Amino acid sequence: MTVTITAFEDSPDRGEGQARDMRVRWALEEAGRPYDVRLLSFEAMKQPAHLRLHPFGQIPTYEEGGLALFESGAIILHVAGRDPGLLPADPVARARAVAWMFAALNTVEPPIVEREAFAILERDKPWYEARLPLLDDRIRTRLGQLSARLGESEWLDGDFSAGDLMMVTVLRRLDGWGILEDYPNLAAYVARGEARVAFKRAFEAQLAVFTGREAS
Ligand code: GTB
Repeated sequence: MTVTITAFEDSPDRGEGQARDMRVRWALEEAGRPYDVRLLSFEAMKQPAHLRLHPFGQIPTYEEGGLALFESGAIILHVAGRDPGLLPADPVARARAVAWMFAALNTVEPPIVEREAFAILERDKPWYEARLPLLDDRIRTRLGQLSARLGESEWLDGDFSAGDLMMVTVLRRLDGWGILEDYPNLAAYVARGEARVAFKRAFEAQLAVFTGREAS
């Protein structure tokens, strides 16, 4: 059954792989599952055709036969549950890997997204300089805890899993902020994720959307 996902036609990150289709592409590559991509403009994302797939008018979505999914976490959980390579077979280890997926999405990503939005939307506000360090501290608290748990391990809990995939994509959002570098084991962890063949394939595919457009 053909898998089709949606992605930005014109990603604001200019191909850095920060939009959330990147994590879905990476999961599909890890699973060895070919996929098609439907590129959408910001306008098209808000049209009825796309809103039927995604109630919030966003990317990514996932279609496969009669199944249509939104939310990158739900999509990756579906891919990881069906294809080998992303979740352990043992139910206990599997549950722990899923917990790391939720930790990435619900505990580590929110303060990063909040800081990102703040820097874009409130830069000209009088409280900007005073509040920024508070938001940075919230991120550092989570990174310190995550760094302590990871220690010298290669991955968060045994073999590489969808939990690591999710966590690496979340930590990549810190690229260029000068924060992750203060946690060398986390920086090395992200680099290990980025060194995976499946990551590189996914990254090149999303970059090609940007470079292909530039060339035309
Ligand atoms: N919780 C949802 C999920 O995990 O799937 C969140 C989906 C989401 O935020 N989608 C964003 C979107 O469609 C793209 S990923 N936004 C358009 C809209 O809401 O109208 C967020 C994102 C966008 C761009 C960058 N960037 O350029 O660096 C990074 C992250």
